[in-house]
Amino acid sequence: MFSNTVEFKETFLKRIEMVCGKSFSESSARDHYQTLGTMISEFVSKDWIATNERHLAAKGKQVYYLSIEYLLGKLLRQNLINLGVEETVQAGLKDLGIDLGELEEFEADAGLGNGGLGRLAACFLDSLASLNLPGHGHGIRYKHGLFEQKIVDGYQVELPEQWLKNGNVWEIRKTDGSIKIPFWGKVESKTENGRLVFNHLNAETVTAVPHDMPVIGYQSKTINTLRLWNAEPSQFPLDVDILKYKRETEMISEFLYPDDTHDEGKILRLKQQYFLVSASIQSILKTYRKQHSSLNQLHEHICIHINDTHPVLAIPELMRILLDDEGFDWEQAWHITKHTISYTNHTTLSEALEKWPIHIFQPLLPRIYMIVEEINERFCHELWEQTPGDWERIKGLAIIADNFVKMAHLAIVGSFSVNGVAKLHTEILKKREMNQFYQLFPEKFNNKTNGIAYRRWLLKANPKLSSLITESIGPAWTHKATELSQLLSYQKDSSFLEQLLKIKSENKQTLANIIFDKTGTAVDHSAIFDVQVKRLHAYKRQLLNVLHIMYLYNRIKSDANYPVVPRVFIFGAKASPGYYYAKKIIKLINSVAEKVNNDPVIGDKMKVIFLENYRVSLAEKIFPAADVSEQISTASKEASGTGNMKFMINGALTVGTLDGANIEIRELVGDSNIFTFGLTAEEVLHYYQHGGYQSDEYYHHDYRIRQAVDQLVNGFFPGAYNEFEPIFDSLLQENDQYFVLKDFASYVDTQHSIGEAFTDRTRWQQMSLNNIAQAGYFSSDRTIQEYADDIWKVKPIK
Ligand code: 26V
Repeated sequence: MFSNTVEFKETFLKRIEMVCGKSFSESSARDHYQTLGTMISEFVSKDWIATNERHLAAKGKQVYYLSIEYLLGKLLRQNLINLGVEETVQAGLKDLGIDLGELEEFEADAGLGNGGLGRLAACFLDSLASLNLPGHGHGIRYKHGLFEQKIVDGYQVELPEQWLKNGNVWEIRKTDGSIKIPFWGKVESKTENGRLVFNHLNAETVTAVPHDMPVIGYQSKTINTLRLWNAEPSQFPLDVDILKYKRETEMISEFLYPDDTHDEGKILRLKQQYFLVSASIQSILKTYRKQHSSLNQLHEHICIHINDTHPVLAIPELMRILLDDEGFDWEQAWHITKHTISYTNHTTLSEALEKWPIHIFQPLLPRIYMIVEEINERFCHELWEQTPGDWERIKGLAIIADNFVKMAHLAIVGSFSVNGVAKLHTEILKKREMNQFYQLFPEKFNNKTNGIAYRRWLLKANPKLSSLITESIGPAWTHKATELSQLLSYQKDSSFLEQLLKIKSENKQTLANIIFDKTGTAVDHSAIFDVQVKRLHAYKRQLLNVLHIMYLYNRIKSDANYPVVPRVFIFGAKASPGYYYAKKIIKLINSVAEKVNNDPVIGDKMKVIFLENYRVSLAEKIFPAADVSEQISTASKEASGTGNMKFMINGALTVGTLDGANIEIRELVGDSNIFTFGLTAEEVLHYYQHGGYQSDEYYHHDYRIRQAVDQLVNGFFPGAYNEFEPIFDSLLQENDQYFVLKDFASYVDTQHSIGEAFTDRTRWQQMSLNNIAQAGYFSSDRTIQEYADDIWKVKPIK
């Protein structure tokens, strides 16, 4: 289509007329974005079709990744990079007076995810394609992604996100691949030719229409598919209120649920889950039947991976098809299903473990419920045979208990592999949270430490650092991330270290400009940029960060000569709309910012910034500009974290607890290149089990704590007299569940040593370099290779 700048320009000019119906001189920047997107889609179409044909013809195993979330971000530049045409396109556009960076502004972030789990799914798709692995994603085409956050008077306000407002150049609607999904109704059973047959009567059906997006591998020729399902009406029976039916149907793919809330019992959420699963499995099997005459050996040819428990109904849905449509008996169907499904657990927080009340589940999905009941009965029967009469054990393990269906139990029983997402997390699953299951099925449990699409988070997000790396060690690192370790030989190279510093300063200046634009606050790029960006949740302890800021403020106010290394504290975080406490913390950060940023005594010693609407595209500006990466969750609570890896590969130093993947970061960089503090997971879990923590002792004995905590309620924040009482109460009345006060002193000390370390610029750059050099391990290419080898048993198809 084009292989050089001249050809690109010719094609581009012709395409503008075809795509927009305008001449170049009349066309707008949005037209240019639209045209370029369309051109790139056409550019990949041949390879996309070829990949699909290879997959159809291939004998090897294939994997399908089912996820209720994909946090893709923007795709244009990453696609150009992966296709190896970024420079050609950029130069061609420049000749036409167009800035590629400006065009990117017209692309909406595809924000179909809440945070870590959804972003991980997006990183995995990138790695699957880049490694030429036959792996496809299935998800929901939400009309509105995660809400847009505005900050008004310091409070979070949510607005509906509108990524599809101007269409999506990357998708192709495939009406032919539509699938019907039944809800409600009754199941009738009868015997036909000696077999029990089940008929689902009076169901309300919904049509799932696939919208396929190409997933372009990095210089790989493999174009995999992300298939997103859209819910549409499929029937207009005269006996239902048509408008009501239409509205209810379309609602299924209308909104992404803003997770981190207690959405237990929301029928629409369960509808979304079955909608995704049923459409995906039916469509997978449609393709499968083109290659194979029976489903006998399904598990030898495909693997269906479920990203957390949200798609766990894949298990009873596959059973339903094998039993009811294919005529397998229970044992055969169960054998195939159990060997087809694999499952990743992403959290041990008990409030996040999904369970569905039977009174919601059964009427909505009558046949699926029958199958889950049968799975449960057979499983409980086996347990009974092992330990007759031990009802406590059976109740603890059962899939249905206390009128709830426990989705994690179903996932473990109905799959062949259960993995955690970092070493510590997997150990906690095995030793504690899922210990009973681990004892039953030790062979199923394994660890797959998370990783990131480092070509997005370094090559794309930080072009200056990427160029320096390539100039120094060559380009091999863009295929093989562990090549970054070659950078270790530059530890003593003062000119390299200076360039590293220069690049960081420039990236900080770019972020400082964004900060000024968005908040009106000027920040000095020579200060430490200390950053905490992630969802707002009590266990992530943004509060600990804020209390430290309040303490520093108080310290400087009591002694204007107190020596501090200037800092800019930067936050980005969305709180789930129903999460009252998290919203209070956002307000607190903004109140502290107001106070600190306007105090002449503080001046440039400290600034506090809250960047609204944290999302993938903003994250790409933040990570390259960070000096310090805040990873300060209560130990044992953060399953892995992946932001920690994005900071690391951009040369930020971690201040963190020994939680999630922080532990593995420390193993790689060594104790001298990371700042760890606080209780260990063992200690935290010991307190939870045996008690012994009294938060008020820390309040009474540490003046720094008492002063800051009192300021939450003593009028220190003008106009916010009762505002922060819930935070005050969480620390004292509720005995500080997340050990904020317990870890405070150790955090303050560590932060102090970070300030000192920062003043030794050479040493700091060496530490930073060390982090970059060791970050290759956290490539999602490595993670995906481990999934492919150990769990899925899939091999590249080239
Ligand atoms: C969900 C909920 C829902 C109920 C209320 C509390 C709550 C808290 C957390 C969650 C998230 C559960 C799943 C999730 O997103 N886990 C994240 O997965 C990332 C990718 O594996 C991992 O890096 C994060 O540590 C983990 O929190």
